[in-house]
Amino acid sequence: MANSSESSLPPGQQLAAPDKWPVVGERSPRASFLPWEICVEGLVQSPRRWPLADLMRLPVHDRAIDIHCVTRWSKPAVRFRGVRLSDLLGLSQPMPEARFVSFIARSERSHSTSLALADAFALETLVAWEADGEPLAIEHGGPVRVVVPGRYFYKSLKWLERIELLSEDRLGYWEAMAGYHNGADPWHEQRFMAPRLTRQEAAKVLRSRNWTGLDLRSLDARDRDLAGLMAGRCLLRDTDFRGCNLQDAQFGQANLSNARLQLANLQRASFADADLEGANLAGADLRGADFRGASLFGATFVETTPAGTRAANMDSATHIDRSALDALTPDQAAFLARWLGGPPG
Ligand SMILES: Nc1nc2c(c(=O)[nH]1)N[C@H]1C(S)=C(S)[C@@H](COP(=O)(O)O)O[C@H]1N2
Ligand SMILES: [Mo]
Repeated sequence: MANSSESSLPPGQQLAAPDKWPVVGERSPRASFLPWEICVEGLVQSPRRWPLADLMRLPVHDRAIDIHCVTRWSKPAVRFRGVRLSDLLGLSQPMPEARFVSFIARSERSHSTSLALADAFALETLVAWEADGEPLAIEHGGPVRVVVPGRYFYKSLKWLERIELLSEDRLGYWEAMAGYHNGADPWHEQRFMAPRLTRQEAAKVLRSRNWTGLDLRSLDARDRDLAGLMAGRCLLRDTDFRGCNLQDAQFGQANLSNARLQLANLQRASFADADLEGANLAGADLRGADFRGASLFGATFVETTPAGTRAANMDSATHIDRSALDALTPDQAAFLARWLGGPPG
């Protein structure tokens, strides 16, 4: 029988020994003679710098937080003390177009991580300087670190020095370099870019532009630069390629059903004989792209979002079989038919 603390662990996690708190990643901040300040910048009305003493005069919160490391250890109910990110940012007045927050460390590699601003607030992210009644140890991010409850601990940046508000996401260090999942939800085991992918496989997917024949279903590759990708015969069902640079990518015979390709740069990409059933290409740049023999059942090329209408961009070098239009909804078919007849005007 699982006891209550075990049953409250996310899938695939184990409790660390009660007196143990492993150090993961960098072990110390970048050496500097400058006093420690946290600077809030980017899309805010009033950028600010916070010397630590001023930071600690904001309303203080004490909160027990369960740590879940992506390397499968968990440490329940660590009491962190700090200020709420929302209180800190409130004093800088985020602009309406600020949708993401990037945390940047005072570290040799300027380590960073990011979150959707709405998630960061909903999770009650803390900027903390104490754990279990003691000042944060240097190796655990002292003097001040981010603590994001409800996300794998790689979202909890050590040695916080800069908070930047952004309109578009900017992948953090582990997310970009090691293929860690940008969602990082431990209850859904969002460990690596694709479920079932090991850390080694994720690293390989990031290093190599040759994915020929791989099974990468549900891969989260959002906003990555993957120009020239070779993904022939690849299983890419349900992948997220939104915002990617996929110029000249080869997807011949790949399975891209339900793939999200909104706003991707797909200039000269080849989808010959690929399965694009239910795929979304709204707002993608399809100039020179080749869809010969591709299955487009239920595919989307134009859609209306709260941000406005997003239409795929095509030119005379875009190749789509006229017969493929029969597999589309009438409005999608009408949109494509206008382009295939030659761009208007
Ligand atoms: N600056 C910085 N912050 C970081 C890291 C890092 O390497 N550098 N590693 C992350 C990872 S992967 C984890 S699991 C936690 C580890 O925090 P800990 O060493 O206090 O356990 O810090 C996160 N924050
Ligand atoms: Mo981690």
